[in-house]
Amino acid sequence: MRTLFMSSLAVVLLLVIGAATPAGAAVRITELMADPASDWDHDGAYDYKLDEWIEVTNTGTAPVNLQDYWFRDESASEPRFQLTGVLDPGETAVFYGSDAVAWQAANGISTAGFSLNNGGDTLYLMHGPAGGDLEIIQSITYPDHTADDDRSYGTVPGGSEWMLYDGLFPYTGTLDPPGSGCNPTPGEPNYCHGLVPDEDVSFGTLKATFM
Ligand SMILES: [Ca+2]
Ligand SMILES: [Ca+2]
Ligand SMILES: [Ca+2]
Repeated sequence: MRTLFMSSLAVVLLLVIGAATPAGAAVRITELMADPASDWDHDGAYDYKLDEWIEVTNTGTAPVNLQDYWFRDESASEPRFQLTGVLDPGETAVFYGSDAVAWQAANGISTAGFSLNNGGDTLYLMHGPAGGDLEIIQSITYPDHTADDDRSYGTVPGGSEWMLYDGLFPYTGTLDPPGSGCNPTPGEPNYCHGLVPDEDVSFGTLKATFM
């Protein structure tokens, strides 16, 4: 009986410990701009580093405080940015290279920004407390042709697969993912505008057209 009680207790403890992470599992990177050619952060000037951006979305059902979430790229051993703010379910937020530089300066580390390589890179979303162990909860490897002059790489509208948003600099090559004609959508849910002006296009239509 005692053994049964102890094993039941262990199960309960495991459930309680496990329950600490599902909220974390709801935050996802949904779009990124590795090679900006415009003033995306609206500071009045273009900068290859400051105008990079990364978008995250709360895909879960509860609000999430982003303070335990971090970005890191392949070449870094330490995080390049600690996210801030609270995201409601379904809400997106965008962070710019200038946000990363400000955070890096405040924390006395090299102001490299996100350092998203224009020839392709891997971006990690990490979760954990400041000063504690950080767990990689998502990794995005983007190919060279998705990181070129205002092209963004993001999830398909309403889905989890990734596609190219190249409406501002069309990609006509044959590499995967192909061009879509859709414009980047920093800070708002991914959808396709540009292909058909002012009209949302479903992933099924995109797939039939481009894939
Ligand atoms: Ca700028
Ligand atoms: Ca870059
Ligand atoms: Ca977006």
